[in-house]
Amino acid sequence: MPNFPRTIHFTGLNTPVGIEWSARNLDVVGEIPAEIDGAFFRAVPDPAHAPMFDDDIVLSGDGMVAKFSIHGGTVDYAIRYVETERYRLEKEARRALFGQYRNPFTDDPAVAGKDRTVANTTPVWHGGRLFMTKEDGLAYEIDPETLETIGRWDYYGALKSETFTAHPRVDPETGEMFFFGYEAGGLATTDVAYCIADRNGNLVSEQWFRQPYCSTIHDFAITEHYALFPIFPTTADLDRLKAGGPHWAHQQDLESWVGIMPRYGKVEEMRWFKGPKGVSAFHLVNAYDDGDFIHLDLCLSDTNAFGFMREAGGVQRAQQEIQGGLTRWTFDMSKEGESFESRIIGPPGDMPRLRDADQGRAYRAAWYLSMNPQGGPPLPGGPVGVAFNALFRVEPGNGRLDMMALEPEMAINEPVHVPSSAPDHDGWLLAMVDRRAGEDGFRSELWVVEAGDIGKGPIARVPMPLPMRAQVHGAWVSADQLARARARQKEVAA
Ligand code: V55
Ligand code: FE
Repeated sequence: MPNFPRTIHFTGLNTPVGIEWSARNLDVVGEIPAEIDGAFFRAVPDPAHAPMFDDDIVLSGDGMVAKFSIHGGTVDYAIRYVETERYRLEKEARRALFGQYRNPFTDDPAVAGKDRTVANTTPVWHGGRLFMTKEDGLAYEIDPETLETIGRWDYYGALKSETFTAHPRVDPETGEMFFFGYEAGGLATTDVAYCIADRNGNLVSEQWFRQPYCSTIHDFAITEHYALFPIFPTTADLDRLKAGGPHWAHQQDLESWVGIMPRYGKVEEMRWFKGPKGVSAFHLVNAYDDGDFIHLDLCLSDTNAFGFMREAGGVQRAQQEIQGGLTRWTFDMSKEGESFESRIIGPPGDMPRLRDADQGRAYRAAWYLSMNPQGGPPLPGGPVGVAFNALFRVEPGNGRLDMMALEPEMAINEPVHVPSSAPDHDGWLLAMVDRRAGEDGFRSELWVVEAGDIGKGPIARVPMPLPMRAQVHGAWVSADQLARARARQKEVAA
């Protein structure tokens, strides 16, 4: 192993692992319900080489794509690097050639103009294809069986945007994927591309608009009738980048915005609503239509959750001093003006998950990660440096809140949701859970939890034989979806 800096970005649960491996028939403690039949894909940043700069961050780590295959109560696992252009160039050179996070002016001149993305944020399944995504570049297509990298995905050359979000939204009824790319026209531009791919994965619409300033649009939302773009005041600046500075700086005194347009409409129809100053959200739970109203539920905080983005903007605030909550923003589309209502509907937290069927619809329950007040100090790890140690299930309609609290020295990664065919069953959640094992080590397990009864803890656990690095997002793809994609591939090949 090369020498990584001894910062939080490369220690604790963020200690680089860098092992591509696979194993069949892992030990299962308890019983995995037979209805859980498919694949849990995970995106895991894991730098293959020591960084060029000691102040490098977790978000720069080379993307690895991992897969739990679950069938008949058995579990197989595999993990491989996403072979981005960047990964291949650095593998060949046996060292880092790309410099600071999203700053090409800090790269080795040998890689000028090469694709910088590490595809490390979200596995996305759409149109029978698997992609690994990161918001600073295009997606890479992955073979869902072998986890081999097929190549960069640009919709057969049709997509003009230089970037593709890590948070597209798939409509459960139409199967369309709604997505966007910001900095679509290049570094630090305000260009945003808003796009729709049909259920077969063909690009059917791409429109560009300008956001009020160049912000990090990490996530967006759709309803049955609208698309919503939240703009929070963490901004990029080309001159700062040219001077070798950080891509993002949080501006506590700048207002936020939400752009709302008909989801099948023209970008010229975008209405801009003005929000509070200095707030930030990386993840939106959901949005839905309610007569003239649109409700947008988001994991809101009063400043940016990433220390390096705050510090770049001169915001001095410790991680545990950040305030926030699960927040509902309600827009009255029958009224003129820029204002909207805001109220708290749940405790602070992030990494929200929803049933796929509830996307863009009124929903009964959502799940998200948080801190257990009785859990003791959190384990070091994850993108912000402190790992979550509690899981919430919230019913926004009636305020009901359930918790699965982890014991001290434990951490939980974002779960995926697996639906049940029984109408009154909430399905299951699958999540990686880590626990400290000795001073410098951790052991990880896959947990299977009843989504409707999280308080009772896991109904099955799968201890992992090797260390795992903290995951970002995941995706559940059913055995049915995988089989249909395989059948279509055979048709195309014949
Ligand atoms: C996030 C994650 C990223 C990134 C930007 O979770 C934002 C937020 C894993 O990479 O590049
Ligand atoms: Fe995200």
